[in-house]
Amino acid sequence: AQQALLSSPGCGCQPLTVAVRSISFSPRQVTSDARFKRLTKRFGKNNVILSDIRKPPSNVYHSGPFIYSDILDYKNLREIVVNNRITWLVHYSALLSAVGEANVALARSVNITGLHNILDIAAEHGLRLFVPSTIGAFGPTSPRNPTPDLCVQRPRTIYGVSKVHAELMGEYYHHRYGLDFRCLRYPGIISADSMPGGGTTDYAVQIFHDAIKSGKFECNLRPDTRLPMMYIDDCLRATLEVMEAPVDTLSMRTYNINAMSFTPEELSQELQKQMPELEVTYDVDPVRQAIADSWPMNFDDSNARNDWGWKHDYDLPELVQTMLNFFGAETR
Ligand code: AKB
Repeated sequence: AQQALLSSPGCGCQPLTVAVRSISFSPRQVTSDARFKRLTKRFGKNNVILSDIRKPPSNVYHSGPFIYSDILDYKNLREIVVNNRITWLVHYSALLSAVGEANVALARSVNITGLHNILDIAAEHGLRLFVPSTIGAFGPTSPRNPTPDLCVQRPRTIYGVSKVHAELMGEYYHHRYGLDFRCLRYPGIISADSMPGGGTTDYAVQIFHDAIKSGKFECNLRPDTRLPMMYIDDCLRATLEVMEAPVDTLSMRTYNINAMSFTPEELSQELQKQMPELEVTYDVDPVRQAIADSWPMNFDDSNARNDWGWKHDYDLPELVQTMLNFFGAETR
């Protein structure tokens, strides 16, 4: 049977990492009941192991195993993999773009040293490894509209640099040691059951929380900042689909995936169709704006669609409706 592991950097700014006696997921995307359900339904409750260096937040429900795991402690990782007969590792631990700029040393350590440990463990134990990359792996000299899989990648954040490094190292280990490395470049991920975690696309999550709580939202990006985005269910389904894709369908090991692209203004307008009283104002954060201005506006994911059949379910109207339903918001 497959056994997966999920683990977290434990720094309070990003999700856990989970290991299924085959899989490990990022804390933020996997800490909810719904997240675990997708995995546990597929692999069995006791075969998905969530891990962190901290206790799970109180909103995290996972009736399967939760264990201490530190991605910076190689011996600890090895013990977990051996003792639990892990076969897949889904490695989500990372500091995101904005928080990474505020703490470069920690980002370097978690995002780069942590990745090295994960790669070595996966290669040593023949694990199938998933590591998410991001639209943040592109930079101001990349084509932005659209951004293809293969083009110049010169990001200007430690987060982006660490993710280009992860893509290249994973592919290198694949060619050099036969590691079954698979990687998707995620757009901004939007989910209702986890709080924003230090990213540049966080406004698209925060707007829902603030709209429900106060009917007001102050956006830290310009109204016309266009970025690729995806609802969490599409993201998790894409991740499982690429992990399970037959090897001969994969013409590459790192794929762009996308669902939609919108600006803060377009998201606000869609939300205002349901909540006409919502007030949106703008107070631009220059650090986040500079990051967003260097990222893709539209993401070309045609290789994922052609190779292993990627297809998103949620566009902007469905995303907004689903988020509001989740919060039980009173809408028009
Ligand atoms: C961020 O904004 O840093 C992340 C990402 C797009 O990778 N959400």
